[in-house]
Amino acid sequence: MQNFSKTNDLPPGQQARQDFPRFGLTPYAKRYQKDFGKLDLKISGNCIKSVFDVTTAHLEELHRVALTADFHCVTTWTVQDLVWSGVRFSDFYQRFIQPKISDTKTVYWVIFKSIDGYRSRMLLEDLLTDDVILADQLNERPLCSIHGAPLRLVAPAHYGYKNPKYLKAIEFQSTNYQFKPPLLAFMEHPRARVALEERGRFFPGWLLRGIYRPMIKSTIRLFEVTMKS
Ligand SMILES: Nc1nc2c(c(=O)[nH]1)N[C@H]1C(S)=C(S)[C@@H](COP(=O)(O)O)O[C@H]1N2
Ligand SMILES: [Mo]
Repeated sequence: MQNFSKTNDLPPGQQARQDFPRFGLTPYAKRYQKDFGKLDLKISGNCIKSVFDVTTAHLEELHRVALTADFHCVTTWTVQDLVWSGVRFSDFYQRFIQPKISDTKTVYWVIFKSIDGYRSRMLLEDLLTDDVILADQLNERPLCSIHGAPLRLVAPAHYGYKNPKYLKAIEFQSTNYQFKPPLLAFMEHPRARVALEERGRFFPGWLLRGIYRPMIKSTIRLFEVTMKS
């Protein structure tokens, strides 16, 4: 077991909580399913020679790893010492993606698409570090639908919004890719590194803390209520 992204101090602006709530942007609250089904990950993008699918059988070929890490939501809550298990993104990339990359292209951006309609993007460079995994287990049990079954990206050095749940597709792109409408672009930092408090763009992290923190309680409630209905 490896300990990553762990120090005894919390990163700037974060506050620890004891539970691990279901969370996200409010439009996704209602899109909960008890069972998000089996893994069928569509691989595409302008760098991929031909589209293909990755299933659980593919991931089982890779070395399984576990990591203990803290999880930091951009709204300032942190849950400490979660134990994730799955496969390293870098192993997945090397084995299944690299052979399918077109000779004339360089991958910069990786776009994640989720079954609930959620999308996020990461720089490939940020995904190839040792602490980034595609997780199918949390705290030594199969990942539940609350936290992202069948498969979720875990990138603990980046805010929660770069840790997409319910993965259904991954795109490998050579060009910049922005899908937030201009008015909401401030909410998405291309890297969103927790240690640097890259909560968003245009505004400093300390300012966004104050805007986001009051929303935590009502968001958690909404995500709880919509799960039960
Ligand atoms: N598919 C999907 N992934 C998602 C979200 C979401 O709403 N849908 N919310 C993101 C945000 S903002 C956070 S903080 C974490 C919350 O993860 P949790 O619900 O497991 O606590 O998931 C991230 N990944
Ligand atoms: Mo979040």
